[in-house]
Amino acid sequence: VGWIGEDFDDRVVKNSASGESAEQNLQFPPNFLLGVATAAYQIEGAWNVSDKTESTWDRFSHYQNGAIYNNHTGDIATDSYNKYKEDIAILKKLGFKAYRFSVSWPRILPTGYSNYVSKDGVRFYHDFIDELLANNIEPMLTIYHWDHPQVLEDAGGWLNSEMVDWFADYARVVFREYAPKVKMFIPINEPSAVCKNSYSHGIYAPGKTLNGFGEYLCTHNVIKAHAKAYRIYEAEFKETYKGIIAGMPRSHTDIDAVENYFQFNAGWTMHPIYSKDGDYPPLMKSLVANKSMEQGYSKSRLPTFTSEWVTYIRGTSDFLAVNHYTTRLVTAGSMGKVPSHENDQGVKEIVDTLWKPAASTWLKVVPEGFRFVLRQLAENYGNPPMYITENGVSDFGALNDDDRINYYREYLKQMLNAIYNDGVNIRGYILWSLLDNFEWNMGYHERFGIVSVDFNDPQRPRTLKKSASWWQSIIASGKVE
Ligand code: LGS
Repeated sequence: VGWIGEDFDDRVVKNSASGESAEQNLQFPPNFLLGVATAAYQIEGAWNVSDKTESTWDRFSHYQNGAIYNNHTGDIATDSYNKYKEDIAILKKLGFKAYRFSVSWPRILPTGYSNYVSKDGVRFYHDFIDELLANNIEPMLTIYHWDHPQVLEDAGGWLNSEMVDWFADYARVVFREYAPKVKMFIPINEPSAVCKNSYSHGIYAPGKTLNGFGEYLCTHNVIKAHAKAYRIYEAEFKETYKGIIAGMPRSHTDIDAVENYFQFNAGWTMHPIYSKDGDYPPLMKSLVANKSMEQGYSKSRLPTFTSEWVTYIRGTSDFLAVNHYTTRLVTAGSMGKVPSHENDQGVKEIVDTLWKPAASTWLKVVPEGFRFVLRQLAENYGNPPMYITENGVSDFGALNDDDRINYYREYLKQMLNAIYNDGVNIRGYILWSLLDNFEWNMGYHERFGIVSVDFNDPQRPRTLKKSASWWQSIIASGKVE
């Protein structure tokens, strides 16, 4: 049974502690952290300055083979490598208190490995972080937001288990440099999402399509890499610097009464870290194993963790980072027969034509889904401290972006419901995104910013959208209006 109609009403609205009331509390809780997010490849540009080497996204965008909308590249992007002070001044003016950004692996380690650290690369992020701190803005640093060095991809990338140690060495360099200044780290952005899109769907760099294998192998290595980064921080930096590390930030898709779907989305990377037994969700293990046998393989396409790894991975999180955009309606069924994670999970996606669309075809506006999934996460994983680390909506660049304002207003109300009525432990909310930027395979076509950037002008001038002013007023008043 899918998550539809009355079923949804029952579970989400009527069952809530105090229900939907006329006087919903619209205030942000005390000390609630409000901020914005970006990612290195999507905004920095300066792809070949100093000793920086090619990332997988530099290579992928330079193929110019139509894999990216209009063959756009991130070569200049929003030019934030040069304009970051202006970006931070905007943040400050709007009143945001946190900036989630990522650092570029090939900018810091041009050879891919930690035997050579770029002085210029490291200095750039010091300057960036110093500027944030000088403006009283909390840095939240994502170590890997999808742009790894091409040299490492040439050695197999996330399909090679050596990548686990290459990432761990890189993370140690990042901690050594920035742990004295940064208190919140996110090792890896949306692990299963990047693995699906990079190694199974082939729509993200490096564009591989090893359906039914690539996404599992990549996620397996990414989970181990995450755990290593956590353990390194725990052993070498935590006592001195007292920072916190996120568990896996999750992908956007999942809300549903069908257990399979939840386990294949959240469970895949959360169960190993948050459940008391660790390891992949039992349901996922059996579903992939069954499908693999049906398809004539002698064993499951899902790799196995040794018991040492299960123990090592379990508990590697101080807070849960949640990226959420939309909701899927699914029912029991099957998407097809060939090896792929979609076919393994045993559900079918249905389109609800009443759900309001956005510029991105995958994004429907379903605010109630946000509260539902927050509660589902809290219930399944012991209500850990959470930060919303991405939430936002796309259009095609309107300055009067009323649809975006409506999206934020409704999603924020649902988040506050989750906090006040369901007791979900949410400490902050980071929107996606400060700027219109390079939206991966969609190039500059789909826009998520509260600040517009003119990509036809080499100076990349910024203009505040109506949603930016809306945010400024709700931050000033401390409540959603
Ligand atoms: O820009 C990204 C935002 C926008 O939409 C950000 O870098 C990511 O962390 C995050 O994943 N973001 C995002 N997610 C939705 C991606 C949906 C892809 C659907 C592909 C369907 C075939």
